[in-house]
Amino acid sequence: MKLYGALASPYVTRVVMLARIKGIEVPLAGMPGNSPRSPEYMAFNPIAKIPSLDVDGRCIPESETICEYIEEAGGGKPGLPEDPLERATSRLISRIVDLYIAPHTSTFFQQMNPASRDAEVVAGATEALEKGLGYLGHFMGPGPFCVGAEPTLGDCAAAPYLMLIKKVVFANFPEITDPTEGDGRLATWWQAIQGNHACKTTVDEYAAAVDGFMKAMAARITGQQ
Ligand SMILES: N[C@@H](CCC(=O)N[C@@H](CS)C(=O)NCC(=O)O)C(=O)O
Repeated sequence: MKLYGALASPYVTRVVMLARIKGIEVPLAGMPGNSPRSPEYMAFNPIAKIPSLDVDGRCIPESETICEYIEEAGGGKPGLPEDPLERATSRLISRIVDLYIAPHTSTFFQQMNPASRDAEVVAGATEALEKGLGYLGHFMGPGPFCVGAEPTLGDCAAAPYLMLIKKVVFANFPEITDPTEGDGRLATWWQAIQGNHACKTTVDEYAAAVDGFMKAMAARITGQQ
């Protein structure tokens, strides 16, 4: 079993963090054709996105499905809680990230340049993002992780994404409050992430990869001017 993708993706990081929490090896490998849009990669995964998991030549795409697969087939420590209601909560956190947070984050990516920023678009995305972050805080259990005393699948989806929002949104749109720095549920959750070795090292590696990606993007834009 090998994982195609790079740590600069929050979706790849989700899988890597879950594997580390479980204490299992899911090695990152160079992808066929070296790009998600190469014919070689698309022959393997026509969705043309990372991550994908290669299991004896068969493709499992989509980070959430990969996480569910390694949870069922990968061995190691549990990556989901025992109790069905808590399992549902952990999965729900992941789903909130994908459905109510991720789509609005990409809008901020397109509005990073203050010179060409559309205030109305930013206001709409801000309202939607704040709602999504509110859902996270609302549905997390007492914690300190999103469910209970150990990190699980929901934490693996939410932590890289929160780091991405810190880099793309809170750093560039200071009028938007970072809820991980307040005294609400997302702040106690973020402290738990920072206090867990597997979570913190993975989020830090992801943050460094995002910095590298953003520098390369800025250099490309400056080079084009
Ligand atoms: N729903 C997918 C989203 C994956 C995704 O959007 N990956 C991005 C990187 S963050 C990607 O591969 N984009 C295509 C590209 O980079 O060419 C998942 O959960 O795996």
